[in-house]
Amino acid sequence: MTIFRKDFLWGGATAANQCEGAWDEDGKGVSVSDICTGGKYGQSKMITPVLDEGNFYPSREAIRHYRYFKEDIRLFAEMGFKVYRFSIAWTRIFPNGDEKEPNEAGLRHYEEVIDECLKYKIEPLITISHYEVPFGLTKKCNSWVSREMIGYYMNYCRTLFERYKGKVKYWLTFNEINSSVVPTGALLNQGILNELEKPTVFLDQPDIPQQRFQGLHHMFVASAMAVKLAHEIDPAYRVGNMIIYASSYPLTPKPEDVLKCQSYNQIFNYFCNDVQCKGRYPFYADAYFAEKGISIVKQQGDDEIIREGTVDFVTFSYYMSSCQSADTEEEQGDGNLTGGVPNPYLKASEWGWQIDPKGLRYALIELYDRYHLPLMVVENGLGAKDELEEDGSIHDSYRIKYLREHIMEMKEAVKAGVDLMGYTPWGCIDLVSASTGEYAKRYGMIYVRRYDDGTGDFARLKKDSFYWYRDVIASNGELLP
Ligand code: BGP
Repeated sequence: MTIFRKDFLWGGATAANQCEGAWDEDGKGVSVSDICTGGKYGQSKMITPVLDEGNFYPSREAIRHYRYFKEDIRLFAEMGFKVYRFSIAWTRIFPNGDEKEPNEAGLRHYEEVIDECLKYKIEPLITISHYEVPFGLTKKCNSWVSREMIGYYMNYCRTLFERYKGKVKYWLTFNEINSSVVPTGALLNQGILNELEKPTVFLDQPDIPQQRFQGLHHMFVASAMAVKLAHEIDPAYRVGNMIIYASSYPLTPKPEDVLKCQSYNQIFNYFCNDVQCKGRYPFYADAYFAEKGISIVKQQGDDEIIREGTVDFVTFSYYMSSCQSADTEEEQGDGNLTGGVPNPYLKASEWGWQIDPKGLRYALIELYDRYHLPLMVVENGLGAKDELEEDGSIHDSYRIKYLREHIMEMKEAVKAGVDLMGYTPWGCIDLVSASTGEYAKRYGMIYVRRYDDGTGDFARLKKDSFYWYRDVIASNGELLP
């Protein structure tokens, strides 16, 4: 008997825009991630709506997973993966986003990826939209701001659900959908861009909350319709949502801080989940919308669609936690799209993300308590600089420590009664960072010889964490050396 269930889904996660490369091959169109340049910690990437040949665009080549997927999946199989979470690039299937007919080359590519997984008995877990809305749709209708998007997204979903029926079981409708409750999610998650003529700074976009929340409403309707459609096409399909969960604590026991933390949690950690799991907007949304001057335009029938399209399971990314303070003078820290006040009891990664394994246990128990749906941690990991030794080894003991401590807390959550389906650490193979657009922030158990100056031969090398994770999986999480 092990603590994790017998069929626990151990694996890893990637996203097409951060690993595939081949940005313009086999009929692929341009996505919003293709117009983002490289950046680094402390220096935001740029959005260049008109591609500028002189700039470096890391997702154009990324780690060439499009070409090397067989080799990569073989390495995943060697670690013992039971599941591989990857995303489909919408622009490989519908290059501009609004075509009626899909691009066969794109569909065939993912068929090969899926077949390669199945060859090793690895369950594909597919994110339908992960930070790469077709840029054609941004230009056409400012993407999710417009209701038209529901139709384009549904055409895309239907194509995937019909094509991969019988081969795939698990789908996620949108990656980190709640990233759009903060300004950074507007372009990344929703494809919203208000300046189409000249380059702008990624982290310095004019923020229009009305657009983000109206866009979210369209995404909620689309997600619910996708859940329903998936079940109609194949009753065996299981469709989940996916959010960033950032455990949040009051900075002090001052009641003002506790209340601040409560409202932060409502909007950041629960708003999207509440809609997608409970099938209705939560009571606190109205007050928030009134305070921010947001007015959601709904069509007749939307509430019913949302009610009928609740998800089968809940997935989330977990990297860090932070504190909330009612004192607006408190300095804000860095983090996964959202900062918060640094916790004086925790240490941060080189990128300023506060490491908090116990916060993962807290997240799992909170989420299970609130929704009573099976949970899956579909992203977690440490972005760090790795040292490649002359003999080709990479001694990433810091990453092993991070993963070990988080898995130990998952165990505690399971012991506490949480129904946990699986764990797919982020960037099981090094890839391009979503927030900073750099290669130097590595998450993988597999090192990729590719660097921010555009050099490197894309060779894959096993880090110490590769062997460690292989042993963890083999023991179903019992052995955590
Ligand atoms: C999540 C995204 C991923 C991924 C990860 C790590 O927000 O879903 O796409 O990149 O965070 O973040 P980063 O790459 O910014 O370090």
